[in-house]
Amino acid sequence: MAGRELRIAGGIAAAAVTLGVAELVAVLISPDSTPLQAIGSSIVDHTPDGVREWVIQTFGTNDKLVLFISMGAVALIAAGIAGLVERAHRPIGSILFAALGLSAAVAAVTRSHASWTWALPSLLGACAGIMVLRTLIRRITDLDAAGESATDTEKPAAEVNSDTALERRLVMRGIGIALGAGAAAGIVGRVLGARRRDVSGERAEVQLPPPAEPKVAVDPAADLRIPGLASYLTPNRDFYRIDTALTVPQVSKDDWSLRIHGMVDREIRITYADLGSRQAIEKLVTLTCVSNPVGGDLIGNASWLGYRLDELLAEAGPHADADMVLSRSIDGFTAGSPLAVLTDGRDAMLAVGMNGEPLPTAHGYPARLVVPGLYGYVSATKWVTELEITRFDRAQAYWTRRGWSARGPIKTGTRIDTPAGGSKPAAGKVTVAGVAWAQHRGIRAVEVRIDNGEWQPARLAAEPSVDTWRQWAFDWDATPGPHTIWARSTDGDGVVQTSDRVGEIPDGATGYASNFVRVG
Ligand SMILES: Nc1nc2c(c(=O)[nH]1)N[C@H]1C(S)=C(S)[C@@H](COP(=O)(O)O)O[C@H]1N2
Ligand SMILES: [Mo]
Repeated sequence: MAGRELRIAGGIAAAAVTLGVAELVAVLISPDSTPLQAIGSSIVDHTPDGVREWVIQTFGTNDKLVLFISMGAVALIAAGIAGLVERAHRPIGSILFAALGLSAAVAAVTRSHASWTWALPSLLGACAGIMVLRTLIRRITDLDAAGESATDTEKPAAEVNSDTALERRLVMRGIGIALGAGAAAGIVGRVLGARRRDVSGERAEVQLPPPAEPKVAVDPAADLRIPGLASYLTPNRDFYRIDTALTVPQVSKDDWSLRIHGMVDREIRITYADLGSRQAIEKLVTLTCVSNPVGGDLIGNASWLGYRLDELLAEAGPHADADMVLSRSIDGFTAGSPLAVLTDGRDAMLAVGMNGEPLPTAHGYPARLVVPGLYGYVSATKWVTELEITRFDRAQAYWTRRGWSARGPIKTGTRIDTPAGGSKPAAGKVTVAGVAWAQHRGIRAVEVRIDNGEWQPARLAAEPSVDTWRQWAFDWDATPGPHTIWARSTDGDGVVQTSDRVGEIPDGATGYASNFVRVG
């Protein structure tokens, strides 16, 4: 390895030490306080909408992995450059380390749920990295100097070469040790941190309360059981996941509480144990993400077990001039829901169970909100800890500040699940099937059109609740050749969904569903 490569490797080894030490320190503080988490979260919070949509559309729910890989690549390059430019008397690389460490520290302490201690992982990590960088670069500089002076020395050439070769090996070993120590610290920090906070053990022990009668019993006629068609209930493991959290928050039910405050007669705080004395309800609700494109799968249906929000809110006594409930999660995400929607009698709830299990941690354990008829970004706060009663003209929620509409009622939508777009079904009888949704209004009709033909009615599965999606199917006598299958729905109010194709921003995509197929 020549001097240049050694310097680059030295920079990378110093960065490994920085990140490793930061992980170890973060064990005592929060997994969100490490430099990569802090900077990653701040990137997530500040990404322009266009870029964010492109990332979600391109990488789907792998968006977080893509973010971490990109940050890792940038860190690697920055570390290499820092090593390359660092000099014993001109510590530019160290200054770069300090600047990055400081930025990460600022990113960490400015997280909404952070305290000043969140700066420590980045700062201590950067200090450790700078010490390693200085030491390695000093030795590499000595090595370079020895190499240069070797030409005008009195020693025999062979002896000089073996001296520098030995020193070179020692430097390389130093780099190797720093890399290994950094990686080991990082892994140990991650494992200890995860073990310290993991709530999967207590979650498995949670006894869900019995729901009020009548219990949810899904009508078998709701599920047409057609191959390729999404099942009426979405299993928890297949349920889409969307949130801004880079690591799934681990919130113990024993530490959790829900504070209801703001424009209320009396502020209240409810603990998990308090919930035990209340009557639970179980309801079928289809959640939908506003970022779901036409034909997309950011939608899922589950039975949710929880506590009526109208009852909880009534206990606090919202003021007459309040019109918004700003829900806040443990990690600072916020959603603004119309108070009127949460109290109009629909089954808006503080959910603790999903499809008969305690909420999965990724879906908000120990408690989240579920509101029929509203997109997730304005209602479905996971790991919810606070409901602030306020007004739309006083408060803005997470996505509203980023250009999305303050109000997000779910728009009527239709999806064709089978035959899949781009597939090649055989000519003859082809079953076209999909799902349609207009939560809280229900689905009255679905129609299918082949190419430019007539709209024809599809068969509808049973509709156990107007708050869920509804399956539909259509028997198509398919003729060979290319065809476009279209589908559209009419909601329970008799309104046909719009054919206008609009994108997801600012309040949800619209347009008929269409799948292009080549019949063989
Ligand atoms: N704490 C928190 N809750 C959140 C979000 C989030 O980013 N953080 N995203 C919301 C959005 S945009 C959607 S669509 C739903 C998705 O819920 P799911 O991941 O359980 O499917 O959660 C909502 N609740
Ligand atoms: Mo969403």
